[in-house]
Amino acid sequence: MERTLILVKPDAMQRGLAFEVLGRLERRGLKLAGLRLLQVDEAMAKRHYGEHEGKPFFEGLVEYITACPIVAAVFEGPDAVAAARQTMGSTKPTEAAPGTIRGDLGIEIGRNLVHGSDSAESAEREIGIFFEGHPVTTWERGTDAWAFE
Ligand code: DAT
Ligand code: MG
Repeated sequence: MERTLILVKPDAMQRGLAFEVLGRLERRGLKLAGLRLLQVDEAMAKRHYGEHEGKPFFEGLVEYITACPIVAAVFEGPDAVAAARQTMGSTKPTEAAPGTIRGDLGIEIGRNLVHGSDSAESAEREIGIFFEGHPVTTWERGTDAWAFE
């Protein structure tokens, strides 16, 4: 089963949208496998967003993601990475389709509410960053056969 790492970013935390974001992914059929409330520090932010180091928005991105506690979640399911990103919508909220988290709840790219891994490999790397020393559990859901064929 594929896994993906989801972060409820500080804007969603401040706006009281943590469970709105997580609930949309859960209702999609994805299965929760790990959950943490944590404060991201600068080192963790730079490790997570390393691919963007040197870009003009990098410093702002680090400041944003470290601004207050966030929720980190692991969801699993068939095609979990693609399913989560589809439910999140495009990076730029004004280009995200209505019905998506970013399309319904966001306006600015630097306040786009949620992070989702961009590949199965990124997911495993990011789960390593955010769940180091913390349990990630695979469990049998009674409804699995009705969500996953
Ligand atoms: P995504 O979060 O959809 O995977 P990404 O990995 O390309 O997008 O970028 C990570 C985050 O960085 C993104 O959620 C918001 C910010 N970002 C990306 N491009 C940006 C830009 N051109 N200006 C400002 N912020 C940007
Ligand atoms: Mg990305």
